[in-house]
Amino acid sequence: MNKAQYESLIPKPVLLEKRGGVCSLTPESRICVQAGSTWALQAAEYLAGRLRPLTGLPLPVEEAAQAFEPGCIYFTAQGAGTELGEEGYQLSTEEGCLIIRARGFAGFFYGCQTLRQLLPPAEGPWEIPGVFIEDYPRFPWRGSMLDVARSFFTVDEVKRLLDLLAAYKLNRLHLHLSDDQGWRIMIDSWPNLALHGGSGAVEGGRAGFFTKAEYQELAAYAQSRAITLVPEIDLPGHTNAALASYPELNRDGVAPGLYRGMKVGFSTLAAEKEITYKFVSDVLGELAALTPGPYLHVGGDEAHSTKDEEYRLFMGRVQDIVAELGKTLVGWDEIIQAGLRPGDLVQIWRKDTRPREAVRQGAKLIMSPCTRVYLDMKYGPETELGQDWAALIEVEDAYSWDPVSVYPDVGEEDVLGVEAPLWTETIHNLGDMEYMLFPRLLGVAEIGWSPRQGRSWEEYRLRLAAHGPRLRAAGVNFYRSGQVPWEER
Ligand code: TNX
Repeated sequence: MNKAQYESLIPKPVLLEKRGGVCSLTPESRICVQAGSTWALQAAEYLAGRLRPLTGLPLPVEEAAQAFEPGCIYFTAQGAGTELGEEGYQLSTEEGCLIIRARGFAGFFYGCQTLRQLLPPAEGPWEIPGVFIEDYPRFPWRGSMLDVARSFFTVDEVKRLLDLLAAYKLNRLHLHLSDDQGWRIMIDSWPNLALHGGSGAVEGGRAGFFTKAEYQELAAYAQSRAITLVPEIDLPGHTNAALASYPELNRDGVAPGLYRGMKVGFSTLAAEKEITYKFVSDVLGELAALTPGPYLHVGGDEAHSTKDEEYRLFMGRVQDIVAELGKTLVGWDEIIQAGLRPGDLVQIWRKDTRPREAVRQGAKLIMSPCTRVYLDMKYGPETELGQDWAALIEVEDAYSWDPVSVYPDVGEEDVLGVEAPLWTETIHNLGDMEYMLFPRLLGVAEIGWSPRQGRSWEEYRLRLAAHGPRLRAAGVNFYRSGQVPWEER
């Protein structure tokens, strides 16, 4: 038997109580916003944009009248307590109307996402059962990563991904903008990076790059979905596309050819050359000016061709540059060896790594254990796409772990959150991207948002089953895992 919508919410809310009554959307229903709240208005317009095509109802957005009217949806900051934080919300049905209370845009926006899940996926009746929900996230960083460097994805495809992330209350999209195979962002002071480096891709992958205007368009679209973009320029390894674009960056002054293979660890910037730091500071400077978010991800992974001493010297200079730009540095866990500064963020991915060491130096952790959330890993031995060097990751494996206990000696307060990367050596189009992300990403979203208590794989898989029809209605190409008793409608 199918579960009621309110029993199938993902991520699972902090508190949900079933109440009597129902809110029915009708041709008279309006979306009413507390006067003067621009955050509420922005969220209300978003909701209307989603519900009109779904329901065929006019659903005008208006400033709220005094009294609540049945069948209407209200957005208000009144009664939203500090315990909700910026991202939390309350959603309740009261006398036939539905009220979303929050303190900021993200809270209103997440109230909308829960409301969407309380409605049927594709066909009416457009009724919301009597409920009281109070909800806020466990972790502030809940993300995914898309590697646009191995294979490029277009602005429209990234927007589509942003919409899907937002539906599950994910709030970070990390864009891996450079690697050996390609450079994907225009840098005016070093234009050949994009013009030449952007023309490469992994074998079978797509070439291309974002103009600055396109990146800004994506950043604004992300913001309208309560998502912060995290741009990454991978340094000092994974830099063949840059080295191929500018001979002067190479030790011997000779530019290598573009690289289409999958092997890693052969390329490095020259830590002893001063022009290297001019390059890094120009690139990060332009990127910092471009991105509204506070983060700059500088990679730091698998620099197997950089000597330890050079790596430390290089990363120290990069830390200075990022600090001068006023941004927060993020790096893969190899940067622990370089020495961290308080406030740095370390993305933990390797099996044998030392998160405690990072915490001791004042850093916070983003958990991306490769055995759980590297979503380029195959589901099982028969999965055609993806790799298997870290693990095979079925839907249960991606869900049944905890960010705080996955590595030893880490405490709740050390962990900023979770992020699920999608590397694209074998993923070259939107359909394949969706297939690897969904449905595993829903589990990651829940791990990042919901309290650990009160949920388990056994009950999660039943909730997930109810999202089959939702993903289908959204046209998502998802993996029909045999571990999940998918609902048909
Ligand atoms: C390791 S994870 C990498 C990537 C590859 C990925 C493939 C990390 C920081 N480095 O360069 O794309 O494996 O699964």
